[in-house]
Amino acid sequence: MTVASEVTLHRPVKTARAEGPWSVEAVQALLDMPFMDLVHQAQTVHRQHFPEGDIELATLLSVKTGGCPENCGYCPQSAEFDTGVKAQKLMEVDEVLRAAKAAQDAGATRFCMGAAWRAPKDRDVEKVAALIEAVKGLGMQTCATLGMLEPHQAQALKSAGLDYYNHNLDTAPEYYTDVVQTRQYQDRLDTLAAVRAAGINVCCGGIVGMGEQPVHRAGLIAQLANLDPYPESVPINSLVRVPGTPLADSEPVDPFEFVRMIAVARITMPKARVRLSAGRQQLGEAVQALCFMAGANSIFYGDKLLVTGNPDVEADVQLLRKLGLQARRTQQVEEPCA
Ligand code: SAM
Ligand code: DTB
Ligand code: SF4
Repeated sequence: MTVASEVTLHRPVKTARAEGPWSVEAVQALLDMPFMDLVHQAQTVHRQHFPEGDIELATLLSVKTGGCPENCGYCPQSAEFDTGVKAQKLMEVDEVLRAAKAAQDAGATRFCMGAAWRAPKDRDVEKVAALIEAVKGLGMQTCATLGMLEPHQAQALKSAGLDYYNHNLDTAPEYYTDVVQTRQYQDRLDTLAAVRAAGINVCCGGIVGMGEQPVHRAGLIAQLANLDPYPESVPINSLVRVPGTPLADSEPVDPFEFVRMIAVARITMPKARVRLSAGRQQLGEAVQALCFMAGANSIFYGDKLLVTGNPDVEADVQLLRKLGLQARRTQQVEEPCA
């Protein structure tokens, strides 16, 4: 390649939504930028909106595990797949409180409770409300991911003190039915609207590495960035390939493609907490460092995700130290994104 043709690659690319929604093409153009330019642009946007080196530590706990009636092709907790996950009923308040306290002592500021439900019943919401009140009482930020919600259920969770609700769009609408057949993309959007209307902050992202095409990755980011307002938290997961799930044999995603997704999430949703989420065990330290360069400023922290592994706490503490990053100290909830 000649120097002249290399130079032409460094074309200016749209850095912010000029007017109207993000098109899939505009997101795709960002994803296709020369790698160094993209990471540089993402880091520039990042520094305009967040203090340097601040990383949020969020700890996950599966408060109700397995036996889920949905068939999400990535998920080890679906009752349809033989993954060896043992179903467990909803945990008691004192047990959850002990786990939250331990997470707080280890430095986490956000505690996220996950339940393997398609949609909770009203009596489940009441029980989870008690868990939220208890964790909130520690002074931690609370997050829950319980499946689809009705508006009155979202309001009940808000009244209990819920700060964030996690509900992922997972992929582009066009690819969704390849991954999940037991519910529709619109169901996900309806729950997000109920969460937003109840005044709960939205945590919504997706998964890379499920056999999707590049256009589907662009489509996912466009969907997220066009939510009005866009989510306060955006978890970008790399598929954890669990034996027994339909997606267990998916082609692993190129690590640089994963970094690109983080960078484009940062550029299109400048004020969001972009979380480098599931799949960190496979990424290694150098790729994680690139993700932080590209604008990730949150991780799941703790030896376990929901049912699968995560880097050891000690390894994460070392990694942050080596990179000169600091755990976010304040438990205060950030301002909603404009
Ligand atoms: N049942 C609720 C639901 O589906 O909304 C909440 C729990 S569910 C496990 C939360 C999210 O975890 C999913 O939407 C998906 O994005 C992510 N997830 C599940 N299994 C995963 C895997 N194997 N690898 C990466 N992310 C995964
Ligand atoms: C999210 O985006 N990732 C988390 C959380 N939200 C609930 C879940 C990751 C699950 C990884 C596989 C498992 O351990 O079940
Ligand atoms: Fe159930 Fe959630 Fe897993 Fe889907 S992702 S199977 S809804 S626990």
